[in-house]
Order: sequence, then structure tokens, then C-alpha cells
Amino acid sequence: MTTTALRGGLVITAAEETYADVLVEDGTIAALAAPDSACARGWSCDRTIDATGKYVIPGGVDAHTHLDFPFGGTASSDTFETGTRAAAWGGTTTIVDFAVQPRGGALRAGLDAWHAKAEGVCAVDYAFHMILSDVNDSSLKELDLLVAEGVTSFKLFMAYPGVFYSDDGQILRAMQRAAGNGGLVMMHAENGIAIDVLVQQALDAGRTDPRYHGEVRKALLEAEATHRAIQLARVAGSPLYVVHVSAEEAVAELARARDAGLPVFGETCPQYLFLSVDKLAEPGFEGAKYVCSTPLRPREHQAALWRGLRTDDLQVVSTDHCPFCFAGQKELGRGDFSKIPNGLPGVEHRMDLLHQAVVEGRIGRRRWIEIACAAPARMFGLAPRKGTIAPGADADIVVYDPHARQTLSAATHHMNVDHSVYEGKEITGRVETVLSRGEVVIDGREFTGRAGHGRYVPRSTCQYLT
Ligand code: DUC
Ligand code: ZN
Ligand code: ZN
Ligand code: ZN
Repeated sequence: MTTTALRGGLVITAAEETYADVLVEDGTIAALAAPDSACARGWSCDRTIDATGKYVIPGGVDAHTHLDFPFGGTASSDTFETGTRAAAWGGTTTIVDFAVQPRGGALRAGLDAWHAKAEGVCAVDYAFHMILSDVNDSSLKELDLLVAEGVTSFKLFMAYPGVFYSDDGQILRAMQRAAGNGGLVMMHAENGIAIDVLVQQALDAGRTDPRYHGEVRKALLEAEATHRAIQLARVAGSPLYVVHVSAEEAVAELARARDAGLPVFGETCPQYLFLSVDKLAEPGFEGAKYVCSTPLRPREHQAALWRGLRTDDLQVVSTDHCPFCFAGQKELGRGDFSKIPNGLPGVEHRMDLLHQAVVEGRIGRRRWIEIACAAPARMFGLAPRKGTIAPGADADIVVYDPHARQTLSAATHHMNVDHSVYEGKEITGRVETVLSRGEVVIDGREFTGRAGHGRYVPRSTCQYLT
């Protein structure tokens, strides 16, 4: 049995902050004790990590990644190996990735394919949601089996007609099934039918540059879809989790539903909090780097997102990490913005960007840990093993230096992508040491983990509802 003590740090969880020493035995948190107390001095350890002057926080839980994800005639550029390694560098020790039901195929086939991609290569722990791209009698039956085996959440798309899109009848049926089996429906809420009309009109008018991606995917069409998804969930009697919320009007829909006591939840992502739509208009074809859906919005929307995070109308910040290289991938959309693969890289930077928000006074330290670790763990049935620092939890722990300075750049990041959407951004705070189930996987500026250390984690159902 390997034992490690982390000594002298400020332990921050969603619930409290306290100076404590942390004892790790065999991959699990065994005890917390006051620093230098008789109890803590009595621990005999193989290894001691000095966390004096640092934060000791739970490993991040990124509940929204797309590794090796087929999209727009290509696939996202991070594999499970490179993507989970980058996650570790950024202090994220659990990811929940989206397995995809092949259109016309079985959920099982999609899930098996995603297990095959991830098995034996991940640096940190991983779990799966399932994208439903074909809701029918047989895939609905399979939903019950997936929930029973730990895939307890399902993403549906109101966008992307002909690809992932479900119509309202399919959505209602999936929600009814989820209401019966404890599953959580995750919604990509954009009116894709209307958006496709606007896309065609823009292209017909010769508006082919990346900036038109932001113009056609209107905030009102995100809000309309969010409203419709909430009403459908109400009719079905199911909970609802809306992914990658970017529009102020969509936050308002969520807030109204929550004020009415409905089990409706929302997620936003760092790109919507820190970047805005003007990026899409960068000279040349540079704007393609910022094409994702939902799209970046005018800066005014950011205040509503931050407010939503403070008031708990938004519960989770995930990355929607879906990287495509500029060269050869984003470039597929030269001359037609609708052919630019949608997605931004970010799995490595979520903890740092949200810490920057703490430094800037937008959120408090415990809220940082809540939205990045504890809430996603509870939302997706990973608590109490993940998302907190407490006896019995997995020893997924980050020693975070709140004073270190760093500049984000493609030259130094570890994601397998040829650009950074945060190039040149200065951050106060930096991950120093990362433990994944007690093993040191990041030690200062060195990756000390290994491909295959990360394990698949079956999940229980949403813990916000019990
Ligand atoms: N949005 C993205 O930007 N990328 C992947 C899928 C999605 O919904
Ligand atoms: Zn010990
Ligand atoms: Zn989506
Ligand atoms: Zn996504």
C-alpha cells in the first residue's frame, strides 16, 4: 500500500475551505487532519507533498468532451490518449465523453466503439454519455440497459438536421423513457431547422466567411429551443440538462423554469465566458478557429452567464472540448462557413480560466470548485468518489499555486491541436501537482502518468434529483 501525505495546503471543496493535511492510502483519501496536529504527525508516509502556500483542490470533472469525434467529414484531433493527458496537465482528472449512436444503428454499437477508443490509453479516469442520433423503438429500449450499466445521460440535438437531429416527437419519447429509468436528457438547444434556412440564404447571398456562422445561429433560436426543450421535459415529467448555454435569452429561460421549481439544469463553457463573437471576424480565415455551436456571442451575453453561475441558474462549467486543427480541418470550410468543423479546444484550460475568474472577483473559490468539480460529479452520478476531498473519495487531487503566472499558448499547451483560442491570455494560477487515484500524474512541469492508468467509471443516476 502506497501512502502519501499532502501537507500544509488550503483544502478547498464546494462546501468549505480549511487548512488541512490530507492522507492518501492506496488511491483513496483516508483522512484529513489539522496541519501539524498530533494526528497528522502520526501518519507515516512513503511520500510527502509540501502544499504550503498552495490550494489543495479536487481534480476537475469535465462532463463534456469530444475525443476522436467524427464531425463534418473529419474527426476531432485529440485522441483519448492525447486528450486525457492534456486534461491531466490542466488539473482535470475525470472526463465524461460522448459516445455516438451510429445513425440507423444500435446504441450498443456506438458504446462499444467508444470503449474501444478509450480502453488502455487514458491518462485519467473517464466515463461516457451517449448521443442519440436515431430515436426509435429499439434504441429507446436500449436506453434502460445503458442506464443500468452506468451510462446514465443522453444527449439529444435540436440542431444538425440530417446528422444528429431529433424531432420533437423523438425528443418527447426519449424524455418519457428517461423519466422512467432515471436517465438525464442533455439537450443541444438550437433550432436547427430554422438555422439551416438562414445558412442557405447566407451562402446564396455569397456570405461564406466564418463570421456568418455567428450571424445565422441566432441567440433567439437558442432561446426558442431551450424554451421548447423545457416544455417537452415538463410534459414528459423528466429532468433536463441544457448543454453549452451561450445566450442571455437562454439563461433567462432556464432561470424562469428553475424559479417554477422544475428540475432543469444548465451548463456553460469557458469559451462563452471569455471569448466573444468578434473572434469570428478575425482577418483572413482565422475566424474558423472560433467556430463552434452554440456560437460565441456578443460580449454583453457574458454578464448573464456569470450571473447565472453565481445564482445557480447555471450549475456546471464544462469545456465541450472538440478540437480541430486549423491546417487541414478548419480549412475544410474555406469558401463555405457551414463546412467548418464545429468545435474548440479547451480541456486543458478550464480549471485555470475559472481560477482567473476567482482572481477577477467574478466567482468565489468554493464556487470555482463547485462548478468545475463537485456539481458535474453530482449531476452525472460520480459523487462521492469524484469532485470532492473527503475520506473515502478517490484521491484525485490537485495542488494549485494561486500566485504563479502563465501565458496560454499553442507553443506550450498539450492538446493535439495547432492553435490556441486563448493565445497570449495571461492567467494567475497554475496546476502544480496532480494525483489521479493517488498516483502523481503531473509533477511540476513533468507528466509522470501513463497511458492506460485512467479507468472507465460507471456512473449512477443524477444526484441532484435524489
Ligand atoms: N458543438 C460543437 O461545437 N462541437 C461538437 C458538437 C457540438 O454540438
Ligand atoms: Zn501515512
Ligand atoms: Zn452540442
Ligand atoms: Zn458537445
